[in-house]
Amino acid sequence: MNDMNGIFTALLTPMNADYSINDNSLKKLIEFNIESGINGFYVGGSTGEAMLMTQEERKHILKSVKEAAGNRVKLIAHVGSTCTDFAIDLALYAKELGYDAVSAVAPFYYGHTLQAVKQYYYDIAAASDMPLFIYNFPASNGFGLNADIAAEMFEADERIAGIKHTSTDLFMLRQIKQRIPRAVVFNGFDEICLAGLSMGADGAIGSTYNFMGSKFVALYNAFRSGDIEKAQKLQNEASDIIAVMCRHGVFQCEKEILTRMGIEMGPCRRPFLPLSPEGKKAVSGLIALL
Ligand code: MN9
Repeated sequence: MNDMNGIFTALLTPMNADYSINDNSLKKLIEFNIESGINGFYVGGSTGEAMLMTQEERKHILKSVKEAAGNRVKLIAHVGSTCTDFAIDLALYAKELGYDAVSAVAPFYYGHTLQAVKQYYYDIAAASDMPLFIYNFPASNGFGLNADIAAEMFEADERIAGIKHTSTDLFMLRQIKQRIPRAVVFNGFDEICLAGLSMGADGAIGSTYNFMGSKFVALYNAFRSGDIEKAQKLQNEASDIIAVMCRHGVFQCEKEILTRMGIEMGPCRRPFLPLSPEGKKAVSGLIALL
């Protein structure tokens, strides 16, 4: 997992007006991102609206992305589900396609015991025999990962390779890095990317990299070369944009921005609401800042 680092785009899923997947735009989005210098894609996660898709659609996206991206960048397939068997089915498919790793959000909805959540991860790792990234997103499911639980899980299964840390608890990120040297940790909230890197993250996975990939690649390189002032400037520029997007719907704004940049992204699937007229106006202001 030594080469798993840098900026990974949590890939959006372009849709047609009838909410079907727009494969043509997906290819364009992949090219645009690779040209921006990103190191990899996180496919079929929250940003990709995977939780609003059928199993077949999730497989279709995994396949389309691999076909378009080839071996040019690293690919992590998000396979998380409420059902362990669905997750394993996706992980086996990602393996067959040649993905570099899989990742899974904790099984949400039922409020499972810690023992059950750990077993879900062990089952996915054992069945797929793929490097597995725990998608730590407590706001979505209440699964309270901490450094003790992480240490136990990394000890129990060597295929557990890393964590996508979508949490503002950066002390926990540091504790995980300190206690589990082999853990590859990606920062998950773009607005604190630099903070996550400074606390030891190996890279960052995020939705705003779909259209701000080059800015975050520059931020990452500035941080690694010790130019903290430049990295802070880039983070602040990005965070000002993200703050506006958070008020109007992050994914809806991202799709609107990319559409205006020339890649037709369509709407987000229901129950996401369409971007409001105020949101569209706000996006016009953001475009001027890009
Ligand atoms: O994949 C994204 N996480 C979620 C990462 O959407 C849950 C982030 O990129 C956020 O969209 C972004 C805005 O809060 O940081």
